[in-house]
Amino acid sequence: MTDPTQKDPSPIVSHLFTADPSAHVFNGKLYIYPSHDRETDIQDNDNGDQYDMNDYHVFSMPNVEGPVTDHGVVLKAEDIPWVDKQLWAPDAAEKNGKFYLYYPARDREGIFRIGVAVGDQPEGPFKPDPEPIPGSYSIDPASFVDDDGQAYLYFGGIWGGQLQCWRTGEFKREAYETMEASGDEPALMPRVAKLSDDMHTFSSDVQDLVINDTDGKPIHASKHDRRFFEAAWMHKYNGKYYFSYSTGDTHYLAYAIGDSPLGPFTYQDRILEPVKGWTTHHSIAEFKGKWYLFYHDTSISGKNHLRCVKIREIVYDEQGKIKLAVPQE
Ligand code: FUB
Repeated sequence: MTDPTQKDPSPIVSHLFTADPSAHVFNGKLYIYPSHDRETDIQDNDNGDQYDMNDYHVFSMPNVEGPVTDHGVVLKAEDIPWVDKQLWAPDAAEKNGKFYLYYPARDREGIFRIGVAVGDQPEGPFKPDPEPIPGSYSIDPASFVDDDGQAYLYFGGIWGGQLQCWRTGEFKREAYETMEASGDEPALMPRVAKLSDDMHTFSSDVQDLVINDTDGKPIHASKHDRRFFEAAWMHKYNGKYYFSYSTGDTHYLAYAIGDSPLGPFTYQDRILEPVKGWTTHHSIAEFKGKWYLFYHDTSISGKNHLRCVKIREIVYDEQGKIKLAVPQE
């Protein structure tokens, strides 16, 4: 059992390591689609090689306190023809009675792409398409189906996630070390594309999701505690679109608000201060009339690449600003 109103709730899963939780309510139950962290001898590095995951589990909960059901392995790297390694942070969506799992992985050239797999029920299993989504790249896909039925895919991550290699629109491997934006130039922005009706391809060009600072101009690259790094997430509250993300090497979860799912967005504030461990990655969902933040830390293992998922309640103030129900210490 876990209590999301505690300052430091217990991990919801402790029999294996889980991270990057994407939460959705399907058929009245809470489903969590996390990365499945595993032991490796690979030393921590900025490329993220130590995150060497090779399958996904799905978890469900009838209530936010539990119990948690582990539905077992729902997709594995060896069953996906285009994947070489590193099944990183996934997300799921439902449309027209089918369930879609979106996931990033390195292809056989070492380039991160995004794949889609389809299932008949939220707990899978999921059958992967034989090729990645054409035109997809980088990591951390987050799907969002708007009230009008249009679905979107948000994605991107810097450093090991290779977003900096795509600044020109084409993959430049040699840009890995050099193409990160800097100084007063606009920060690298997350990417968004519309999904086709069948959810298997993009139906629009991939575009930047612009996050403006409070001065109305795109956040500068030098503003490391505000700019996008990875972990895109979209949710809707009171008719407004909330885009939340990790600031990466400064370890905050931050959010921005916009009037359209395609942006532009305006930076608001932080949701969560740094947790134990290097990465921070989350999702936000409403369940049974309350709102929750799903995130991870390394409190069980003390190792950056062996993480555990936690849940905390969030609330909105009268201006629609997000607060933790119980403030962090
Ligand atoms: O889990 C691997 C990577 O670590 C994710 O893709 C990032 O968001 C970070 O959490």
